Amino acid sequence: MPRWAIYTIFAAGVLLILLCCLCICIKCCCKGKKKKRQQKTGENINLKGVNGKTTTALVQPDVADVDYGSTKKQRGRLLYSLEYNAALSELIVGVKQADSLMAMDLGGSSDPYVKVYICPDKPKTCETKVFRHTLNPVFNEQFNFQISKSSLLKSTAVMKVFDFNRFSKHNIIGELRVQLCNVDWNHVIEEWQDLAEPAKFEEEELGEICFSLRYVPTAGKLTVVILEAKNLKSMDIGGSSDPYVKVQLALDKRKWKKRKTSIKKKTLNPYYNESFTFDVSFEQIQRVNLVVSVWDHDAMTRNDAMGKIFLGCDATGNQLRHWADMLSNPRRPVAQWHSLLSAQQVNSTLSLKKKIPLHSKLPF
Ligand SMILES: *[C@@H]1O[C@H](CO)[C@@H](O)[C@H](O)[C@H]1NC(C)=O
Ligand SMILES: *[C@@H]1O[C@H](CO)[C@@H](O)[C@H](O)[C@H]1NC(C)=O
Ligand SMILES: [Ca+2]
Ligand SMILES: [Ca+2]
Repeated sequence: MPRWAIYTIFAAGVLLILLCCLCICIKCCCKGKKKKRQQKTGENINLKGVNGKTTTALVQPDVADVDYGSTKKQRGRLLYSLEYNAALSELIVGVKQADSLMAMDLGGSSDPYVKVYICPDKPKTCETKVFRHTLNPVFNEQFNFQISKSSLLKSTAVMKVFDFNRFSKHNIIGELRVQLCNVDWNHVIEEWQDLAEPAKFEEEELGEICFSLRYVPTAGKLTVVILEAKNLKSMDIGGSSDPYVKVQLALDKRKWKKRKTSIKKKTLNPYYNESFTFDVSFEQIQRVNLVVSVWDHDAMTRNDAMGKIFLGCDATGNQLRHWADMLSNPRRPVAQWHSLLSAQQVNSTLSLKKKIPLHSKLPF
């Protein structure tokens, strides 16, 4: 082989390797830039203030238009609808979809769901389903509220978008507050609105509770392990409480079985790890509600309820989700955190009748 041919082949080889290196370098650089851009978004979100409550036209948003580099904070926006049926005194709030929601989880996504309620009377709080790993969920759910025309005009519809997390507190992404006196009730309202930073004032934080549920269908055993609670309200002078947890089962909305944890003295973040097992047949589990409530023990006066939550066949939202996870994972404990609600709120959704008469408790 002539010398020049060897040189040519060698030169071609070197050129090829160089080209490959160049390609890899370019790819790496691009990834780096993308990461930096995402980090920048995060900084903006943390530093910059509130987004205006501007109402925008009803158009499909172009995700590519979202300018992450700009200083504008992006919590995302929500398409909702409002309708009032005067004959039935019924307000219908539709939660249609959201887009460009702020990413709350590592990996740049969120697990959004929306809570809806009416202020200042807050008879009930409704929740949409959770959508996993998306910033553009399509909810298409609607919620009805009984409300008279006169109180309607003094009320505010609140829609809060949260990021669901199984093992930690759910983060709020943003919220909408629509003053209902400003709404033209002659038409069905349907509009996109930018999510605002959540208001700090009105929400009474009652704390959170973590418990695990396990159901063994063959044995007919339901096991509830009360793990811990945190950020509970202080009920006693001195800014503390003596919390214990009541675990109650209702069958066909009748009080059925009840157990209690021990009392943890002077703490707002009690750790229990106490397990309760109930006999619940497979036929009964479909008709059961589990009520978990936190109480402050007082030696001298009546014990006070600090917060409540219920799961089971009549539950909705995150509570139903936990219950369904338990049923679809038989024999496996499933743990989840829940935000506590007021006793009034739970009572208005789940009004329990008196205890089941004794004879129907006995198997024979
Ligand atoms: C919780 O209780 C179980 C059963 O009593 C025990 O095996 C487990 O180690 C406890 N966990 C902690 C963290 O204390
Ligand atoms: C909730 O209902 C229970 C009985 O189901 C009752 O004992 C309790 O007082 C009620 N609490 C409130 C705040 O209405
Ligand atoms: Ca999440
Ligand atoms: Ca006390």
